[in-house]
Formats: sequence, structure tokens, C-alpha cells
Amino acid sequence: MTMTRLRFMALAASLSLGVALAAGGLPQSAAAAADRAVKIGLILPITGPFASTGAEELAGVKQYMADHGKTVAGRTIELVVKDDTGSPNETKRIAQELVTSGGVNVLMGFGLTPLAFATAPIATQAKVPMVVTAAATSSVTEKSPYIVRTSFVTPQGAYTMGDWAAKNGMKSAVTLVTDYAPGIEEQDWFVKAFETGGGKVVEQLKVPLKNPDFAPFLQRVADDKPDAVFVFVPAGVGAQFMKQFRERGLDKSGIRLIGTGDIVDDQFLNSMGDVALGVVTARDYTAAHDSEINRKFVKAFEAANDGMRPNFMAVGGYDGMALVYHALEKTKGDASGPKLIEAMKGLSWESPRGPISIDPKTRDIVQNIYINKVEKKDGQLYSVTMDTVKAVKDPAKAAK
Ligand code: VNL
Repeated sequence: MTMTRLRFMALAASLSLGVALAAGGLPQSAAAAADRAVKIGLILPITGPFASTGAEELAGVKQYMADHGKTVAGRTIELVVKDDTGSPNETKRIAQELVTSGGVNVLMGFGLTPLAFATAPIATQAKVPMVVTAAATSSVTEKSPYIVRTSFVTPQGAYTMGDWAAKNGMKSAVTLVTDYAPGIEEQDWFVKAFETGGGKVVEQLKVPLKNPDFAPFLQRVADDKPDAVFVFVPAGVGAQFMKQFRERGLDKSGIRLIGTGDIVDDQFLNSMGDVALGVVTARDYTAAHDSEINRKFVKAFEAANDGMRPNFMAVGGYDGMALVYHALEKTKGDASGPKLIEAMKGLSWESPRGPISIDPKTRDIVQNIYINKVEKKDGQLYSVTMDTVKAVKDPAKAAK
């Protein structure tokens, strides 16, 4: 080797050292990757009364990253997780902070409708895509042109269930829902479908969102003696509802318990006991969904989370991340808000729940709705699919 070549190598080494120091001491490639990181601000109820939803959502998001790696289209995905405790003021404050000093490219999460409502103006103002992975009231996606949803829309399940109940021998029903936006919407769309099908809703009961006591409402149901009671409570509350349903002897009353999948939430279903057997619900996901990709998903998810079973919230989070990855592939790594939101419209992919797509007009999810019945499988309770309605759009938006 000549002197010239050696001197050249020394010079090259000192140059790259200079670059590394200028980048704050990081090796050059890591500094470049950090610059190119796409930041996702995930806001969830990690503590508080809806912590079970936060746990499922977070685990779903992490599972997607574990399955697909942390780099997409040459960009590193950086997750910033924040706990809003389920309070809308907190969600809003955190979102504001994340889009300003936090420099996030995407907002994600929103465990309940009021939390999504509170944040929508921030997404619009900052031109940052807001991926709603839980909150399910139809109008959520209408609150900002930057909102896209990967969970479900309450009328998808409620309408499908009302239609099914009318077609399967039920003539009278009482509705019992949690008294806030998604509950009222569940009630209205169940009534619409059930009565169109020839059924009659004899009473509509609303239970408070905070510290619900179902006993007086269940007494009304018992007195009304309908063929069926249609129930909606938010995820995590189903176990308490089932306990009171059994304590009041309603499971032996001959009144059929039907609802949307929220009441047989897979995180708690197995601990509900035999009172849940035979309960029929409509939902976009059940852990028992019979597909190769779902079997793999459930196995990996349970292994990574101390045996916690994935529920529909987990799959909402998983697909929220899938949406961001697919959109980044489409923009070739461009994470500017307007480019990303455009890329998200019309995307479709295979989820653990089956085929899903984003309606390019409404930015809402189109998906199969399954009619499931709780059964024992290998000694465990599962919601097993009896019937599938394919590619259901939000009935509330279709009606406009
Ligand atoms: C909502 C809808 C929340 C369904 C849920 O669980 C649920 C909502 C926390 O839109 O607030 O199961």
C-alpha cells in the first residue's frame, strides 16, 4: 500500500468522525434514520375505567410492528404512547402537544367517541392524519377530513343484529344501551332494522356511562318479558353486565340476550362463565375467526401478552398500524399529512378479521360483519361465527 493511499484512508476516517460528531455523536447511519423517523402519537386510555381497551389497543399496535418490522419505505416507525385516562380534555391536550412540540406525523388511538370528537379539530388544523382505532360512532369520521377509521361503526353491528333477530323468530325486544353517542346510535339502528323486519321494540332503556348499575334496568326487562333484550355496553363493561344479568336470574327467564360484540368482549368472555353460552352478537371480529392469518395472530398476541386474548379493540389497533404502513409504501415514505391521508383512501388488505378496506369517500372501514354465538370450544368460551354479511359499509352514511 502506498503512503498516498494510507493518508487518504486516514482523511476519510476523520471526515466520517466529524460527521458523526456533528450529528450529536450518533453513528452516521443511525442519525440519518432518526431524521427520517415517522412519529406516531398513540393516545389511549391506559389507566382509568377503560384501561382494558387501552391494553388491547396498545398490544395490537405492538403486534403489528413485531410482525412487520419497524421500517417501512426506508423510514423508521417511532411510537410515542400517551395515556389520556379516558378523559376528553386530556386527549385533546395531549394531541395538541404531540402535533406541535412532539412533531408527530400521525395521531392514533381514541378509545371512546368523546375522545375522538375532542381531538378532531386538532387534526384538521395541523393537517395530521388521525387514525381512529376504537371510537365507533358513525359521525366520528365526519368531524375532520383527516380522520380515517380502522375499528368499526356502531350501525354496522346494530343494524345487522336487528335484521338477524327479526328473521330468526324474535317478535318483541327491549333495548338496553349505555347512554352516550355510540349507545344511542346502537339503539336507533337496532330498532330500525328490527322493526323494518316486522319486530316490535317495547321499551328503550339507557344506562349511565359512569359507574353503571344494571339492576333496576334488568328488573324492567324482566317485567316486560320480551322475546329478546338487545344490549350495548362499551368494551370492558360486559363482564359486569353479565354478572348482574345472572344474579337477577335473567339467564333462566327465557328472554334471549343479543347485542353487538361489545358485551362478549374476548378479553373477558372466558371469565363470564356459562351465563354467556348461547348469546348471539354481531361484530367485525371474534378471536375464534377461522382463518390462517387469525390463528397466527391470536397465538402470537397471547404469547406476547401473558395469555390475554385479542378482542376487536386489539384488531382495530393492529389494522391502524397496517393502514399507516400501507400508506407509507404508497407514498414511498412521504409522511406529509395531505399525502398520507390521500394514500389511505381506498386501501384494502387482509386483516385477522377478514378482508377490509377504507371507503375512499367516507374514510370509514368496510368489512364483514359476523353473527356469532357463544359456545364452548376445548373447555373455553368463544364467539363462534354462524353467519357472515360481507363487505358492510356504514349503514348510517349509506342512508344519507
Ligand atoms: C365505543 C364504542 C367504545 C364501542 C367502546 O368501548 C365500544 C365508543 C370502549 O365509540 O365510545 O366497545
